[in-house]
Amino acid sequence: MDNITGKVIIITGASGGIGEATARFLAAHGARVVLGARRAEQLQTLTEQITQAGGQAAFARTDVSQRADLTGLVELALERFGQLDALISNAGLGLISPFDELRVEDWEQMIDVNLKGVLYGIAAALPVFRRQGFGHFVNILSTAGLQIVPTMGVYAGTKNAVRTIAEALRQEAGPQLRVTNVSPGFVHTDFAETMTNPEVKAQILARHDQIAIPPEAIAQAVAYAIGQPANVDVGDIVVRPTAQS
Ligand code: NJP
Repeated sequence: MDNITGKVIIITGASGGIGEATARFLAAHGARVVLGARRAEQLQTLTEQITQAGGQAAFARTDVSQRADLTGLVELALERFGQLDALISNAGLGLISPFDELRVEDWEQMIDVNLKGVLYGIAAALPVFRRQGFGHFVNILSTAGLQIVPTMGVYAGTKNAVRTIAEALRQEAGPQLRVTNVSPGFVHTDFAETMTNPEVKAQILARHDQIAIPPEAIAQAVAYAIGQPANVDVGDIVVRPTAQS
């Protein structure tokens, strides 16, 4: 974990779930964390708790579907802490449903947040990483992209679009920048709460209650990748419940 101390790390979707757990874990290991999400009150509370525990944190209300918000979050990191070591693109939505329901607005929202949100983060951070000569993109993807199942087509599509983009980015990035994808399985968070199809939501919640693992398991995987020496680029990590088929 020595390679985490002092690093400046942006985490999107830090107001709950995996993002919050990752922020707490990295801050406890000496990272200076910059938190983004739409619910600013949660971010403020988390920032205060990290600071009271002796860590360093800053936050800004951020909607990742707005390019200017990602630009602002990167600017905040540079203003407050003078550099940017890693961008964790974690904000995401799983508005899953069968295609026949034609929940087109849900499809669009997932594309806006899960896909365009990541691209806007790349657009904001890449020039900074190039200027510095170092930087690390970490994307939170999904096992839904590895095992394709009904109702998750669009969700998995957004995650696998990022998987493809990340591989090209890795190849273009050259020897100084790192690109990591972390794919969680079922994790105990509020992820299912935003689902709009009541039957699918009930199914997912029942499965969650049976097998989900704590978000700290994902935080540790992210920390493992960030904590490697600069010449070690961890590509893909999959962390799922042992009981997940
Ligand atoms: O979910 P949840 P997770 N702009 O709902 C934020 C992936 N994953 O922690 O804006 C900015 O507790 C939202 O903040 P707020 C999943 O696809 C999970 O489980 O304040 N932020 C909140 O902080 C996602 O990529 C599971 O509402 C936005 C956060 O996103 C990542 O893990 C399984 C936003 C969501 O927290 C974290 O999800 C899997 C926006 N427009 C993949 N919209 C799982 N939990 O089982 C949302 O395979 N957020």
